[in-house]
Amino acid sequence: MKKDDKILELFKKNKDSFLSGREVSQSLSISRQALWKHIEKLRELGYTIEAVPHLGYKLLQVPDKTLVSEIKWNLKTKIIGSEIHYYETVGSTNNIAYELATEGAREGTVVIADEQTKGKGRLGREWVSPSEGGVYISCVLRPDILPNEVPKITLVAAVSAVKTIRQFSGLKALIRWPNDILISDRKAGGILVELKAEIDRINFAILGIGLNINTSRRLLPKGATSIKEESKSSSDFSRVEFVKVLFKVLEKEYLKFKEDGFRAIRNDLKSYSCTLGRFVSITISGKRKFHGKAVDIDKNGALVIRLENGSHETFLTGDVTLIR
Ligand code: BT5
Repeated sequence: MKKDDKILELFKKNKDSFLSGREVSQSLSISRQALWKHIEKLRELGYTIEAVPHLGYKLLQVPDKTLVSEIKWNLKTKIIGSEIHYYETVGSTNNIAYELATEGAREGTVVIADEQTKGKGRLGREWVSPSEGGVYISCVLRPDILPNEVPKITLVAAVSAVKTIRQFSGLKALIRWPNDILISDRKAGGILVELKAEIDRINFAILGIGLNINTSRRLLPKGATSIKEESKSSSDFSRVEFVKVLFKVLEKEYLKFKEDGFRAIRNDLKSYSCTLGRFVSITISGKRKFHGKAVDIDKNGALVIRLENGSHETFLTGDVTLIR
């Protein structure tokens, strides 16, 4: 553990009391001067640390940045977040995770940023990623599945995101198949899975999740929202706490999927779907458009639509618009 993390750990274990400089420096085997430098560095990162002569130091506030040390504190996962790379700002976390995976990063390695300047949606679209309001995460996965099964990863992540939002805020988040996370019919999050594969084998998948936590609507595209906006809360939610819950839920759902297959996820997916039972239009690759009633999500995760002529079509991916 790094010295800064050890200092934070000591402070957090003694939340309500002052720790003398002597105590802290002795337990870390560093000089009082070196300790002071570490305290200054932590302050620069945004930690509020009170220093009172003759009493010592006390941690008053942790920054709401998704810093590695904050996420790792009491994180109870084995795979997801086993290695975390944090950036204040990046182009796209998916791109960085892709590079890391190419260099051999292990499953569960996460890239997380407080801001993205070139956040990516599907089909070359943009993911608006303003600083310190949202959560932008990419996770390296190495599932033993065929390339044509990769859309299921999106669905596993969508179920995980919805469960996390519900657990964290009580809001009734829903999934607009396949990758949109909606709250009160407005988009609060999205999922983008990118892939390196051979014809019959996956090298790795990069699971990108973007969720608006405290982001103000005026910074988001039309029709988008955030957890804070929907909960009408005046204070911010802790993104660090959100990420910890997300990692835990994602790990559980992903392991379920790996061990028991997609059928273990399908029931939750259907019950959280706001697509099923609705009249929808679905656009494929921005070109072909179909209209009809969404009647099922099949055992492959494909959306089944009863078209206006009465026939059924299944779609493994697409952009869905809910009509009525
Ligand atoms: C998505 O694409 O919804 C996938 C979003 C994935 C973002 C994550 S963040 C971490 C990782 N790194 C990345 O670079 N990306 C991933 P799609 O279904 O194509 O939706 C894109 C559309 O959503 C845009 O065209 C906008 O209409 C809308 N949109 C853009 N930013 C939004 C936001 N912050 N909140 C809600 N809607 C947004």
